Amino acid sequence: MSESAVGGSLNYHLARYLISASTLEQCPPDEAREVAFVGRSNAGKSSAINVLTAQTKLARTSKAPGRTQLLNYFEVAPQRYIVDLPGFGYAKVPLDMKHRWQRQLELYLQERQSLQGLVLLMDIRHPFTEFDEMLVQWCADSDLPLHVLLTKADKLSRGAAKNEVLAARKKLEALHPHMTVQLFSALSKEGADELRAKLDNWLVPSEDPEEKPQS
Ligand SMILES: Nc1nc2c(ncn2[C@@H]2O[C@H](COP(=O)(O)OP(=O)(O)OP(=O)(O)O)[C@@H](O)[C@H]2O)c(=O)[nH]1
Ligand SMILES: [Mg+2]
Repeated sequence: MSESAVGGSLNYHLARYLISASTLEQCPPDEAREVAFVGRSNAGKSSAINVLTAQTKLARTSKAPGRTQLLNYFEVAPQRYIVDLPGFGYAKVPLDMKHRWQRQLELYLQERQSLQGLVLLMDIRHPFTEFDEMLVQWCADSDLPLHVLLTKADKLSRGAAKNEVLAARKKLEALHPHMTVQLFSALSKEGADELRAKLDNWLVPSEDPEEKPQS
């Protein structure tokens, strides 16, 4: 194991920016392991990646939604990537641009062999938008492991936040037994260790090279 992985877990703070790809062809060779962060604009993808890696400016965060327009690759360890995908559902983006991104996202999800799982971020105050529902259903149908972060948990009371997790868990488990969900806050860093453990599952290969990690 490289120095980036100690005791089977990755050192996310060693993550470094690798490349921004605007098409599938520009992505690194499809022979690695990666996890993609997806969710509507402003859901908190870039903020979550910054908390995960304990680097304040690794993934650009912005108060202006729709800022991340490419597939942004971060290398955690050799051949181990985290991908910050374009925020979807931003109304002010011109329609043809929106369609182009959506097409690239579809292609990426369908074709990318390196993809071990998706982290879907949803603002806890308005989860399961139409696009979220579509994505969740698509993952269930195509057996792609999915982990949901209910972000900005700091915006709700403890009780209300816990109720949202329970409701989301019930909904996801009914769709697919391996879909998981957790609370997350970039502000308080709640849920950061739970997220790292999940990513380790997906990014650190098991002993048997033939065997895929547990979702
Ligand atoms: N209170 C609170 N604010 C958050 C949290 N996470 C993100 N934000 C804020 O929400 C806004 C959007 O966060 P980003 O991380 O840029 O969102 P994004 O999903 O990367 O957005 P796009 O790149 O446009 O797709 C920023 O103003 C963040 O500071 C959180 O956990 N709590
Ligand atoms: Mg972003």
